Amino acid sequence: MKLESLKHRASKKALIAVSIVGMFAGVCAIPAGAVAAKTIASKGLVYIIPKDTTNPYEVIADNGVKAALKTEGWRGVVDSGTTDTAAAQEPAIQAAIAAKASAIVIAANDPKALCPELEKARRAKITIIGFDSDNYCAGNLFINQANTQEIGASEVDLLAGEINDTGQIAILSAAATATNQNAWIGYMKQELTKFPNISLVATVYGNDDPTVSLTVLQGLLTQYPNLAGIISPTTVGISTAAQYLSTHESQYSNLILTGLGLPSQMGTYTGNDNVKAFELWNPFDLGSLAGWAAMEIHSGVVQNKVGATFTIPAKGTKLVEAKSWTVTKAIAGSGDPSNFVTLGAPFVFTAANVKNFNF
Ligand code: RAM
Repeated sequence: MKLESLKHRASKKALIAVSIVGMFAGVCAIPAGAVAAKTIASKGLVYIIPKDTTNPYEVIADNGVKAALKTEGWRGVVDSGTTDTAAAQEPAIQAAIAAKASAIVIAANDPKALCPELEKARRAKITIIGFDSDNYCAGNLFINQANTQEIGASEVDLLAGEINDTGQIAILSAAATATNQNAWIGYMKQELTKFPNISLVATVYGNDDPTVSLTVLQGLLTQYPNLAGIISPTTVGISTAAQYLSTHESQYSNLILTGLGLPSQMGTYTGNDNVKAFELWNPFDLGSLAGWAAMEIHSGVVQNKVGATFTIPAKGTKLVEAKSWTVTKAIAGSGDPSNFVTLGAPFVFTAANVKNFNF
């Protein structure tokens, strides 16, 4: 089903609900507690606050939010800094409050540092939707790209299979405070306990900045010349590393790189000595789901309560087949207090399929 048809479907649904209520109203009282189905408000403004405005992954996700909003006549404004820090995101939250936005869709650079500002927004009746990287602030609903544990564990499993379960490995991450990176790394460490012959020797942080990522990668390669593998759970880190290794292939022909990458950035390298497989989901779909959540929650169509269900169409590529999403708790013991909606499962890209995807 096309996104465009949703508005009509929603309006039709509301009409049916209204007519049913009307029919009953004529002959009997409306049952106590019965509420007419709500529809998405006819307009609204959403501040989309990515980790930064330059990361190509975030740009695709932001475009997904905007596309969903446009379908319903809502407006999206992208506002953030150019470095991955909480401080760089605060002015955008303040701008959302000043603009009397309906909702904020935010990828947090820090789980807790943004809570004072987000709390001000929440008190101003702004709906808070986290996506990509969660915030641990009151009232938030996090649109998760995939099961957090599965992302971390599957990256370790992918790499282990490629290095015969043996050798030194390192992690090339993004910002040291990023909620998503740290949650995935936590589950990587847990999964690594199944592989006694693999040792994690270092985790380095490239801040989702290509220049910093390259510098810390080079430091890593100098310090650990016998590295068997690198996991980079960031599209900026993995693409920087893939590019560098491809220009030093003879020196690092035994080093395997995996992690989370955009197929459009990784296609050239996939199938060479270093890159055999990596994972991701469709960031546009993630943004789209976040956009729908922002509109539906703000309009009272769905509530941010465990068990509530969003029925919106899957779109973009065929990576996600789901047609409805249910609000759950975060994984027990994860320390994340937010309610979650999870987009789908991570998808594995290889030389056989990577060219089929254009994001
Ligand atoms: C980078 C960012 C983002 C993460 C992706 C996989 O672009 O760190 O937060 O989800 O990689």
